Amino acid sequence: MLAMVRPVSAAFEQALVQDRSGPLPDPAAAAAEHRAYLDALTKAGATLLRLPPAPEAPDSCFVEDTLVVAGGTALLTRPGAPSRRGEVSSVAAALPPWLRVISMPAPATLDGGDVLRLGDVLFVGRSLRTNAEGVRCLREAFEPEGLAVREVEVRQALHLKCHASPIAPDQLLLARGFADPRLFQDQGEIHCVDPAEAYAANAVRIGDTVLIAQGYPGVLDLIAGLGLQPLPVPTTHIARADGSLTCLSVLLPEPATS
Ligand code: CIR
Repeated sequence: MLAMVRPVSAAFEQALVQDRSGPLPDPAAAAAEHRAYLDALTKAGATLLRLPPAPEAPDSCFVEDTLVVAGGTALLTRPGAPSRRGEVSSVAAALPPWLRVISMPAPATLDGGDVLRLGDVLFVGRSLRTNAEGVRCLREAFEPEGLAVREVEVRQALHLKCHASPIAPDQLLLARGFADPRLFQDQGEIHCVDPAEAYAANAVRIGDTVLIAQGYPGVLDLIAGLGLQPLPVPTTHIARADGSLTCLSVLLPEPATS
């Protein structure tokens, strides 16, 4: 498994934030958390595919929003925030040659944080960042891979995956009250997370390890109870810029060897 990542920008304090009343994102503190994240990915067995730093792009560590990969197809997004669109070209340049690469033309917008795969379905959040044209492009790109696309209304969060993430091809962590579990249940088993721990419903599984946000004992117990290894990662400063664990990487399959 390859994990595409990019370091925290020196301009991280200018990262986009929904709630401007909180403390400013701190580049040095976020960079330290990012290093812990990279260590956790490596410990879990991923090989890092490092993008060049993009100091001029405050949100560029959140690579998930620029790319959706499923099967052998990579869809380069057109991020919903105009300030983030310059991040995409360096992602395109770093893609491994075995992927079929598709771009998204204007006026489509879509953030990868809105796309969640469970079973044979790509669930896509209709959020402030992802529009109907973006959903159409997603469908065109991935229906040939045998995947269906289903929309989910997202009102209470930046992205669909803020409070929901797959921890297996057929298992979903979902914060209770965030979305109706019935939307997902024909594609797998739903593990509901207490709303007090909603932030930690965003997790990254690699092998038998699940990276989870540090400080959420309910989610830690839930993951351990499934026979998986929870690996807590600090995210306090990443969260100040509305980031969580999935946003910091895109997982890419390695090519099958014959
Ligand atoms: C943004 O607003 O675009 C960034 N500050 C946070 C992006 C987080 N990405 C994600 O959840 N996929």
